[in-house]
Amino acid sequence: MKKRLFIAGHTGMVGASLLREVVRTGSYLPVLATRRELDLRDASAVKLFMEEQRPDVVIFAAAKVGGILSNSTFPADFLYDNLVLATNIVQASFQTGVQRLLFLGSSCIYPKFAPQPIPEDALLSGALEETNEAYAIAKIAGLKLCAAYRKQHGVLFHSAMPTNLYGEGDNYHPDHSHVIPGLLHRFHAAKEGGLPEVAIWGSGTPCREFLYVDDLASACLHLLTLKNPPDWINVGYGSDVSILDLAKAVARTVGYEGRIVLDSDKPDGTPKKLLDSSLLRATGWSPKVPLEEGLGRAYEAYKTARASGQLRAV
Ligand code: GFB
Repeated sequence: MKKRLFIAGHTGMVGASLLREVVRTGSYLPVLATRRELDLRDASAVKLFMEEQRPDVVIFAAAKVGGILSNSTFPADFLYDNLVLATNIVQASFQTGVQRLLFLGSSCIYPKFAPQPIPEDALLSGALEETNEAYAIAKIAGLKLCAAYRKQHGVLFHSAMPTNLYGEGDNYHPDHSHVIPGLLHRFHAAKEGGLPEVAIWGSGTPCREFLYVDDLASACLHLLTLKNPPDWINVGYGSDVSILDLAKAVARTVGYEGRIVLDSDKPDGTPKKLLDSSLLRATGWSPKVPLEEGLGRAYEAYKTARASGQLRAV
């Protein structure tokens, strides 16, 4: 009989991709709850839901996420919401006998000046990047919570740390989004409006590694097949790109031919965060979607969502 998999956060970009992958592979029986049906910040509601639904496995893809500006403007929300989600879901999973839980974190858990590419053991070896410290601390607490339950209670609760993600179902809010949806939206609007230039935030020099969300979904299902996974493991693409080069690639994807200028009032964030994903690669997983292809797929999904009035911009 198929195991019951609760995808916490299945309406977000990551959760929706996980659901598509579970349906495509037929690997689990999905257990789902929309935000309306279940407020994951309500501990007793989460416990009741888990008691009723009895999932065997949980993937923790629910989070309050946002780009650099959103993280630095709303640190209380990022810290509080993500801490509460972590304690509620991990504790309810333990109390209701969940066999296995995969918690999703972020590459921002590592120190601002970590060695590059960043190995897993760089965790807690230095100060964090200020723009996303609140989010990072909540994610570090979440991964440590899983490791502590595993150590104390012998449950298989473990974590994956994805690099910067993008793809279908992203959030396109002009200020709150991450860089790829932000730029896709701005370049598209500039092309439609015949604007001569588009501004990108910061100096254009920071480098970021980007993973198409469907690659993360396949990595998560792969991780769930490992008998003795590490407490946390990096999930990256393997190479990075400067923000200016990314902006040029987005302009090519959209077909925008105007100038690219810099908005230096906006923050740069960490100079570089390329993950060392060799541990995961050695277990037999590798990403499939190169950046240019991923940008094309994300842009198609953006246009489709816009045309049907379903674009997320929160
Ligand atoms: O994607 P982003 O917001 O995330 O920004 P972070 C990445 C880089 O792109 C920064 C630049 O150097 C931005 O200044 N950038 C250029 C832009 N134009 C834009 C734009 O229009 N929008 C945005 N958003 N950026 C996040 C963390 O940091 O990384 C989160 O805040 C999370 O906590 C995520 O961990 C993975 O990589 O800087």
